[in-house]
Amino acid sequence: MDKRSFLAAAALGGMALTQPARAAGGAGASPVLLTVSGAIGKGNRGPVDPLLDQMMVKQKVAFTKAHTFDFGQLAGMARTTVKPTLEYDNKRHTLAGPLLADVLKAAGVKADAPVRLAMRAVDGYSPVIALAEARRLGFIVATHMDGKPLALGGLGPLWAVYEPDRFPEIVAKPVSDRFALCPWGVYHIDVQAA
Ligand SMILES: Nc1nc2c(c(=O)[nH]1)N[C@H]1C(S)=C(S)[C@@H](COP(=O)(O)O)O[C@H]1N2
Ligand SMILES: [Mo]
Repeated sequence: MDKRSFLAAAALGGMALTQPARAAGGAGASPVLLTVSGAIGKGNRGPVDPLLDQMMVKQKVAFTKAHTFDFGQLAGMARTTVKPTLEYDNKRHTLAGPLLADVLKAAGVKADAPVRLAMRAVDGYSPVIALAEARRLGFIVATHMDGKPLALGGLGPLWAVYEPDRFPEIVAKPVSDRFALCPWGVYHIDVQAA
């Protein structure tokens, strides 16, 4: 079929003319899960779209530029594993994903930048942590738990988390007090000059 008759057939049959699917694994092949704004590098996207960025608008997230990461990019970064005892079931689980500091570095935030990270989760929970503290505690942006991708609706798709069990001063606290700085369903980080 030549192009003309293909187009005619497509129009007649109501066929959608689609672009070929992008190869799996590359940037843009999977949904953006994390948007980092504030004191970042040059960024890879423009301002919040007041019409289409509905969740960010509802949660009053504002920026003029940001750096986005899709699932493939995050899952493809050097991975760190932590094994915290979770307060939900009081069992140790294996959480894996890139170091939070490495994700920020990829967004143009220097490792020793004196900044605070205002993290925002899908339910609006938004703890703030100093980058230096997140590094000290070894925070990761977990993409996987016990070998499986984290689910939206559960603790995912991303969970900023660490291993409290490694820190005696934190283990001294009840397990229910160890995760206040760990937003599950985190999707935005505002990097604030301290
Ligand atoms: N997205 C999200 N993450 C969260 C919370 C929350 O309400 N929403 N609560 C925090 C607090 S204060 C604690 S103690 C733990 C457990 O809270 P949760 O039982 O509400 O998940 O998760 C932390 N992470
Ligand atoms: Mo809490």
